[in-house]
Amino acid sequence: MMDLEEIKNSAQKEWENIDSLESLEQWRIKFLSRKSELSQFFNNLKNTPLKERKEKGKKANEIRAFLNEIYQQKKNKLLDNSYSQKEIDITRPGVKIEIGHLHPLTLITRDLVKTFEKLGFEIVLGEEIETEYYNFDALRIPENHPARDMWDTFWIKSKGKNPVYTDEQKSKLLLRTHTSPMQIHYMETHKPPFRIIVPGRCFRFEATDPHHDFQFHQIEGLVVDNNINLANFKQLINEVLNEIFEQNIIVRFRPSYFPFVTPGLEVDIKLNNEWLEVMGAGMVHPDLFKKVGYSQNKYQGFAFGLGIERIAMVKYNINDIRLFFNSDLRFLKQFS
Ligand code: FA5
Repeated sequence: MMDLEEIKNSAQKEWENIDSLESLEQWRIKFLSRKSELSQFFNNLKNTPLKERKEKGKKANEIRAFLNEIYQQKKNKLLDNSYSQKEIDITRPGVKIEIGHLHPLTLITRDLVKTFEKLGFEIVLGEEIETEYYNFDALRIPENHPARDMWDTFWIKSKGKNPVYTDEQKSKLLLRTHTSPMQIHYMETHKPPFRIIVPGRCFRFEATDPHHDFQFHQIEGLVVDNNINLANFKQLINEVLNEIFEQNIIVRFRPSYFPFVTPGLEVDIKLNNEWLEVMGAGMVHPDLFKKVGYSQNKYQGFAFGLGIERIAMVKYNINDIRLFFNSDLRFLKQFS
């Protein structure tokens, strides 16, 4: 039997002359496989006296590592050569690069915003963090008012200095439960006539089901001038919905109550023989005009808050609102 040095020397000598992957494989079988002399050597180690065993084992391991190393070196070199010798077929179709696409909620929001823009509306954005005053009190929803039950709230704990809010406001920060606070913000800084929409995300601390999520999007609408009535609202909403759904939509107004409008109503649309609630609306309550300093009895206005997910669900035939937010690519890829 060859000793270790002999194995190493003859392996290295043969290695130098290898010039193909086939002969490299023969070499590997001869010097590194289970049938190789080196493996036999390892097998026989157990019969070697303990004193020698340690030293010989170490040496054999070093040689095996060395052979593996030169094997890999040669393999890389031969593979490199074989690739560079291959012709490149420039007529082969390329690999398709997958590019991203817009989320269904972005698509429907863009459609809605465009439709309102065409009708002369200005787009205004608000903050997702609001104070209790704008989200509730200024909208005639004081503490203990039963209407607050409709908007279970995520309150925010705010510590330390805050450049935006006073200490008093800071203790009452929340994630807005609807886009209606923007009615007050906007009227505080603008005089009528105007027509605005405010698209944005809202949050409610409530259990989820196929039609309710704890986060969702609304488009708030506010139109104020000195000759505005509910007929104007009906006309507008019919026009918008017909355009979005590309068909004549049947709309129903149901009396409802929101403290910041009077009268208040809920708008349902009929599709596939079913009524679906899509927004709350009404004529702006005169108290709001008073609060923002408008002259009394000079203006009227209507306001509405439309649920974007609900519209998207109808338009794209989606039966569970929670699909919008769970990042399931099987769902999202359908909108590319
Ligand atoms: C409001 O939020 C009022 N601010 C709407 C309003 C604005 C009334 C202006 C009058 C004047 P409501 O809670 O009904 O109302 O919500 C309005 C719409 O938001 C609903 O019709 C629905 O489409 C959507 N919505 C409400 N809660 C959820 C929820 N948890 N998940 C998904 N969509 C929701």
